[in-house]
Amino acid sequence: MTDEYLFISDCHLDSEKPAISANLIEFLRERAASARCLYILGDLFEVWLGDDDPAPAHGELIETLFNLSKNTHLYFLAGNRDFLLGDDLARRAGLEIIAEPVLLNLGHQGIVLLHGDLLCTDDHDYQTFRKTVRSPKWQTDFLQKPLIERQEIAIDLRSESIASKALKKMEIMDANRDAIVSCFEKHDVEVIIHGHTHRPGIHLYPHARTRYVLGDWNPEPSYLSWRGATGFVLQDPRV
Ligand SMILES: [Mn+2]
Repeated sequence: MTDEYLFISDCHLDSEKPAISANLIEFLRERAASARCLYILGDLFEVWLGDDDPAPAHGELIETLFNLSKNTHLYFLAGNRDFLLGDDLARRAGLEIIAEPVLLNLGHQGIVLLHGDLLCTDDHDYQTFRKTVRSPKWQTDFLQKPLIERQEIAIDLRSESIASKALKKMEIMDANRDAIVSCFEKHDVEVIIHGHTHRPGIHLYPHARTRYVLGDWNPEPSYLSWRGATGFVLQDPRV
C-alpha cells in the first residue's frame, strides 16, 4: 500500500463500448490496487437509471470494484449521467458516495473535487435542467416509474441533448473562468480537480492555484495521481 490518491472521471461505460470497460477493469486490478484511495468524479456510466437496473454488461466491473474496495478506499461523486447511482449499487461495488463540493487536503494544499458541470455556468439551459433533475422530488418520482419507462425518457433526453449541443458554441460548454475563480476563493483552496468537459489539461491561475481537468476514457485511460513524493501527475495521452 502506497500513499497514492487516484482520480478518474468520465469513463462513460456503455455495453456498446466494451474496450473502455476492459481498460477500466485492468486499471482497477493493476494500477489502483496499491493506491490508498480512488476518487471517481462522475460519469462512470454513460447512463444510470436506478439501482434496480440489472445492468448485466457491468457485472464484471462491479465485482472488480468490490474486490478493490477491500484494500483501496473507493469514493464516488455523481456526474450528470449517473447521479441516480444509489446506496444499493454503492454497497455492491464497495463505493462510498460523496456529494460535491468535496474538500480534501493533500500535502500542504487545499483541494476541492467536483464533477465539473457546475462550473459550466454559461450553459443556462443545462443549469436549469440540472436543478430540476437533482431535486429529491424529481428523483423520487422518476425512480418510481417502471424501468422501461425511465429508459424511454432517458433516450428522449439524450437525443434532445445531442441536438442542443450541436447548436451551441463549444465555449459555452467549457468551465467559465469567473466560476473557476470564485470556486477557488469560496473554498479557499489551491487546487480544483474536475472532469465533465472532456478537455484534459492543467491550468494555472494567479496565487499559485491549479486546476486539473480529467479526460474521458475514449479510447485511452486518463487519470490524475497524487503522491507525497511527486505531487500531482496527470496521465493522459492528449496532455
Ligand atoms: Mn459530465
